[in-house]
This record gives sequence, structure tokens and C-alpha cells, in this order.
Amino acid sequence: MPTCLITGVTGQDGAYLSQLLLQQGYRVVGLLRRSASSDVVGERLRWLGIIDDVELVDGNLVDLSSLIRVLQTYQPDEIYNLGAQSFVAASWNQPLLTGQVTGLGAANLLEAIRIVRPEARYYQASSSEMFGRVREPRQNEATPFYPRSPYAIAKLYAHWMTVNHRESFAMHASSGILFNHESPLRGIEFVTRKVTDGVARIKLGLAKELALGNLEAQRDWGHARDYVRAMWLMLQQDKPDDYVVATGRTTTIREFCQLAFSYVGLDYRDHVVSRRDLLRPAEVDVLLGDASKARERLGWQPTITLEEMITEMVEVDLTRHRTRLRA
Ligand code: NDP
Ligand code: GDR
Repeated sequence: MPTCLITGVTGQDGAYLSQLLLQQGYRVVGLLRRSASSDVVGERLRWLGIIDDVELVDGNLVDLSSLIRVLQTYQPDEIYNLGAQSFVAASWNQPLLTGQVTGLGAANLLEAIRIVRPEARYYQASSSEMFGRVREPRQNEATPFYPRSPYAIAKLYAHWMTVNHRESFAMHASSGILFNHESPLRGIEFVTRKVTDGVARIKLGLAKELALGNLEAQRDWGHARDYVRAMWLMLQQDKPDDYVVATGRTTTIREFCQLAFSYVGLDYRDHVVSRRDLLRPAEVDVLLGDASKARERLGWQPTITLEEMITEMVEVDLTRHRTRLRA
């Protein structure tokens, strides 16, 4: 039975990736950072019904000794580095912490692997945010980067550290440049989930208005369940490499709102307001990915459409609020 280690196991992708790897017969070990609110930790794993199947082990990306200890104990065959301060907006308020966790955290893990378990395969969760102020209308692996936030800059450092460890030490280190991917397990602070949660609350009479920031930004949105499959496929290749993972369709926040509100028979224009204080200091206006390489080399393509994903997210948020109302 192969063993995998997942950092960020309590996040959206960590939960879906754990589920996928358990189904594939892996022993799944998840790095868990200590929290005073231990009762809510693992909520997503619980929601997927796999909390008892994942082995959670104490550690933190900023603590090299904890990473070394975990690698020595479990000797994983595959390591997926999903742990990060991943909220772009927060990275302006906490730029140094974002650098330490999202950037240096990856370097800590790569170094721990080099020292303890150099034969392990490594996946780095890189991001389309690295393209930032885009240099080409469709972004692929050859598109130059232009990061626009402390988060994107930290991710760029982690990305190049991954490439450098591959080239310097012949490590099987791959980087997935993933475009936005969402699901009912998306954190409530991200725009898609904020909208579907808002739709549910407004539909059930719990709220009247939804305050957002920039409605004209465009994102290439896919479903997290599809995207974690791409991560796994990258580590099954003989040679490590970098891959863009995207749907090739871009949509404004405004259109997303229109789709989500109309699903429950509402007009978003009656409820959504754009507030200046929710705008970002620097914006990534539009992202549109070209995942031809992933399609050709990995045989990967998305299976869930934006409309299907919105339906699933709104339905789950309606159920969550109805359950709370009944309690
Ligand atoms: P989430 O924000 O849902 O999860 C982030 C995870 O990182 C959580 O498990 C969190 O733990 C953990 N974490 C935070 N700080 C530390 C730390 N110091 N040490 C160890 N773990 C830590 O992110 P997603 O699941 O959405 O994304 C997964 C990865 O992919 C992230 O690296 C993200 O930046 C990247 N990415 C995401 C995309 C997306 O659209 N979702 C697109 C491209 C890249 P805790 O629960 O304790 O907070
Ligand atoms: P993003 O996702 O920054 O692309 O990063 P987010 O959903 O936060 O923002 C997407 C776009 O929506 C606009 N927006 C709002 N965003 C939020 N969060 N809240 C609002 O109220 C709001 N109103 C408008 C934003 O300005 C932005 O243009 C995500 C994260 O998962 C990263 O970790 C990951 O690397 C990238 O996706 C790819």
C-alpha cells in the first residue's frame, strides 16, 4: 500500500484529494497544524465521511523539524504540498506570514524531503495568480509571470524552488499551475462560496443583500474534484514537470451571480451590491487557462461544468441553512 503525505489536508483540496487517494488504496497521512478550536478542525473530512480514514499528524510548514520528523516516521512515497495562507485578499494584511507559510513553507518541505526522503514524489500547489497582470490572453506553461499580490509572489517563490529542486537534485518534483477551483467545501471567504451562501440565505429569508467587491473580474473556474485528479496524475508520470490545469472558459463575477441567483428564481440585481471597501489594492482582472499540455500528456480534462457546479454549491448551502434553521 503506497503512503502519501498531504499538507493542507483540512482545506478544500486536501479533503477531496484525501478521498481520491483513499479510493485508490493509499495510506493517507495529513499534516495538521495545532488549533485551539480542535472541535471544528477536520470539518471537510467529516463532511466527506473520511475523517476516520485519514491519519492526522501534528506539524506545521514553518517548522522544519516537524516536517523532518513526519517524513522519518511515515516515509511517504508521494507528498502533496497544499498547505498555504491561500486567501489573496488577506495577503496584503499579513504579507510576511503569507511569505513564511506559502513561500518558505514549500522550501522547508522540499529541503526536508531532500534530506530524509529524496526518492519521494512531490507536488507543489502553484497558482494561476502567478500570471497576475496577464501577458497573454490565454495562459499556458510558457506564459511569463506577473504576480499582483503578496500571495502570488510567495507562490512564485515556491514554484521556482520546486523547479530548482527538480533541476538541481533530480527530485521528482512537479508543479501544478491550477486555475480557480471551487466546490461546496470552498472556504466561505472566497467569492463563489460567498455568493452561493448568500443566495441560500436570501432565498430562505435570512438576508436581503449580498455585498461584494469587483464584479467585473473574470475567472476560469473549475470543480475541485476534477482538479485533485490532475494533481494525482502528475505524480504518476515517469518524469516530473509543470502543468496548467484550467477549463478554458472565463466568466465574470457578475455572470456567476446571475447564474447562481437565477437558479433559485431570483434576480441578482435586486440583491447584490458592489462595495468600494471590498476592492483589492491591486486586482487580477482576467484569467483564462490553456490546459492543452495536461490534456495531451496526462489525459486530463474537466468533467463538471460551471452550471453543474453552481447547482451543487447552491443546493448544499440551502441544505446547510435549512438544517441550521431546524436545529
Ligand atoms: P484552503 O485555504 O482551503 O486550505 C489551506 C490549507 O493549508 C488548510 O488545511 C490550512 O490549515 C493549511 N495551512 C495553513 N497554514 C499552514 C501552516 N502554517 N502549516 C500547515 N498547514 C497550513 O486552500 P485550498 O484547498 O483551496 O487550496 C489548496 C492549495 O492550492 C493552497 O496552497 C492554495 O494556495 C492552492 N491553490 C488553490 C486554488 C483554488 O482555486 N482553490 C488554485 C490554485 C492554487 P487550517 O485548516 O488549519 O487553516
Ligand atoms: P482568487 O479568489 O483571489 O482568484 O484566489 P477569490 O474568490 O477570493 O476572488 C476572485 C475574484 O472575485 C473578486 N471579488 C471578490 N472576492 C472575494 N473573495 N470576496 C468578495 O466579496 C469579492 N467580490 C469580488 C476578487 O476581487 C477576485 O477578482 C483563489 C484562491 O483560492 C487562491 O489561493 C488561488 O491561488 C487562486 O484562486 C487561483
